Amino acid sequence: MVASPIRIAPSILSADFARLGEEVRAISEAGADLIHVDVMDGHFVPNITIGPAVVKALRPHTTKPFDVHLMISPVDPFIEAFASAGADGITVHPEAGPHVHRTLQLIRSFGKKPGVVLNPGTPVDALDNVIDLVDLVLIMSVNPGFGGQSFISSQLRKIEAAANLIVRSGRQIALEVDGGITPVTAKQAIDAGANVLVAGTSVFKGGSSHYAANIAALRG
Ligand code: S6P
Ligand code: MG
Repeated sequence: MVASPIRIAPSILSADFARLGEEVRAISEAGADLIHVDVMDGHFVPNITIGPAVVKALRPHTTKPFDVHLMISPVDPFIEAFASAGADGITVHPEAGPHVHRTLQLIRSFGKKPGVVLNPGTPVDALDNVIDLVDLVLIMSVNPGFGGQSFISSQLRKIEAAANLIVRSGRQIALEVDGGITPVTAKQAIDAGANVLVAGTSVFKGGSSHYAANIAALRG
């Protein structure tokens, strides 16, 4: 297999929310490959962030793809709104609704890239019956809800297992990791098979003059 390039997806959860448009422009110019948008509802996860109106408002600020991570339940009623707002990829948790297969089909029906995301406690087997539907598998290396948490090393085995499953599928599927990514854990995740790294704290630390170096440091 040809090694795929590493892509960095800064999570705007760690940006200055009072200047979100400016922040999205800054990380785009600093080398971000994707813009990771964390959507939380205070129900599926214990925090509340942003909705489709903010995604729509940010869309003109960059040409980079929007990688929208939905941590909401129910999720199906909001897929169309995020698709219309300018999401490029939409990633959902199997626990967010009774029919994850249908949810992934719904995302595809809007011409968007479907992704499935596994929490630290969710087994890799959850991928078995949806792998043919997705363009992205996201492995959470923290329990979702807050930025700034520590990488859970036991998830490295899950990244390896997901990477093997993706190879066996014969399809082009990105393997993304989210939570506690630093230059050290980035290397561990890449060695385990990840090729997209989400990072909030480690990208936004130090302010905009540091973004390019922070992003470069994660590429290994
Ligand atoms: C973690 C959150 C993740 C985010 C996060 C990563 O609770 O739900 O989905 O992408 O912002 O942040 P950090 O600070 O761990 O890089
Ligand atoms: Mg996320």
